[in-house]
Amino acid sequence: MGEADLTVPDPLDFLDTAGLLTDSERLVGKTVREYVNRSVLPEVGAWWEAGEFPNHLIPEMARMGMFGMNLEGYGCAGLGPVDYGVAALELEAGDSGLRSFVSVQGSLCMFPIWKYGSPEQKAEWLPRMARGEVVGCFGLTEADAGSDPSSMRTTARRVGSDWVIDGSKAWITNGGIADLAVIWAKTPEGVRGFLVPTDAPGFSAHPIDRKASMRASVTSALVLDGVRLPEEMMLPGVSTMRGPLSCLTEARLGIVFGAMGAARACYEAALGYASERSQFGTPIASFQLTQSKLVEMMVAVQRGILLAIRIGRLREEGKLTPEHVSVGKYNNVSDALAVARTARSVLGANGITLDYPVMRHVANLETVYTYEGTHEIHTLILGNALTGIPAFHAPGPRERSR
Ligand code: TGC
Ligand code: FAD
Repeated sequence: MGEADLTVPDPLDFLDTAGLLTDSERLVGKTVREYVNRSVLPEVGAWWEAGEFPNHLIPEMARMGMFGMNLEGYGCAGLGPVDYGVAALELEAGDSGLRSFVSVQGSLCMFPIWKYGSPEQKAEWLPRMARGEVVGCFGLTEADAGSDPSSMRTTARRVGSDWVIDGSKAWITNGGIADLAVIWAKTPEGVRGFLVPTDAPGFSAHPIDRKASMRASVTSALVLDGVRLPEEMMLPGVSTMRGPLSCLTEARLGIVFGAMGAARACYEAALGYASERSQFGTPIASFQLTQSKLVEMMVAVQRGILLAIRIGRLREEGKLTPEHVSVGKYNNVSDALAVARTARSVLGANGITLDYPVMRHVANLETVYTYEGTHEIHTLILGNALTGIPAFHAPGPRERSR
């Protein structure tokens, strides 16, 4: 038997994580990556600087089947969780704002309709959302209810055969460009989701400006002032916090992969820069301290991708729990942020400009660290899973005096 042909591993996929993917998953990754290289990377720095979301990309992303990609039926692609994850990874290698758009449209708006909607609601909204003709937003967070959404103050009450919604939502991705808002509200029968057309009287969206993160993404505050809706706009299939929280599990799965896309983009930029940039008469890649940073970044990216694939496979096997997803969100977003900051340091002064993608990713990842459950909330979800003791609430006076 001849010697195995062991070549030097690819610095951009050192452990051949692509070898863990199916042909379909590799094709999804390649297709989305080429799309991002062609249609996103040349201009994303300018969109980010201008604080604009590239609306013109919506039809092409729809044609590529990116909206509700892992849902079955209703014009959705019906692909697997790792297909969805790989697409999220490649999109986020472009910009977290793009992955956010796809997460919100598919996981946070189409998923609750698909899972908890009536047959009529599914037929009415899902095909149009898959085609990108209807853009969705997901209103859970409020100004005073972020990590603790069950303390929301938005209410819905029955008036005759209608529902009337009053309240407000804060930090809502796509709010200002959405046609349909999935709004979660307290009702006498529990927490319910409502499909609110954004042209309904009493609904308004207000831009949250002056963001230094997620600039190529629309973020809005929503006001619902006596918004009156017929019964058929309420999602009938859920009336507890499980409704919105289960949507978060879907979106967080995309983030577990997506964060590694942003991290990989930063690592690649640093690796390229380190070979080209010379100081003290030698490429900075020849310094041990730089090599240490490159190795640290490469290992973190590979580790994160392996973790993401494992979490996707658990979903395929029907074994995935929300706590598994928390492991991924906890590890991968934190590691992606560390990789991005390290890459920034390798690029020196150039690293703070928008001529390179790194500072944009650093700034975006600060949001990713916070939304979809902050790093601390995922720590507490996991702490609870390990100990059986929920530590979300500070101890009351009796516990403190013990
Ligand atoms: P709790 O009493 O623990 O649970 C209530 C019900 O929900 C179920 N459940 C879940 N189901 C699916 N997935 C999850 N992740 C779930 N977590 C809980 C649970 O089994 C129970 O079901 P049932 O049938 O018994 O009713 O709920 P709690 O209110 O005490 O919440 C606990 C806590 C703190 C973990 C939760 O509130 C939380 O995750 N907080 C973080 C809030 C958050 O992540 N907000 C994100 C807003 S959306 C966003 O950021 C979009 S960004 C745009 C983009 O994605 O790009
Ligand atoms: P807070 O909950 O006030 O937390 C502040 C700090 O306190 C954090 O460090 C947090 O970890 C910590 N903390 C809170 N509770 C505890 C605890 N029990 N123990 C220890 N530490 C704790 N929401 C939506 O509903 N839809 C969207 O589309 C959406 N898009 C977003 C887009 C952007 C750009 C951003 C920035 C946010 C978005 N969000 C969205 C809101 C996001 O989910 C919240 O910001 C997030 O849940 C945290 O809430 P908060 O900002 O109010 O922080």
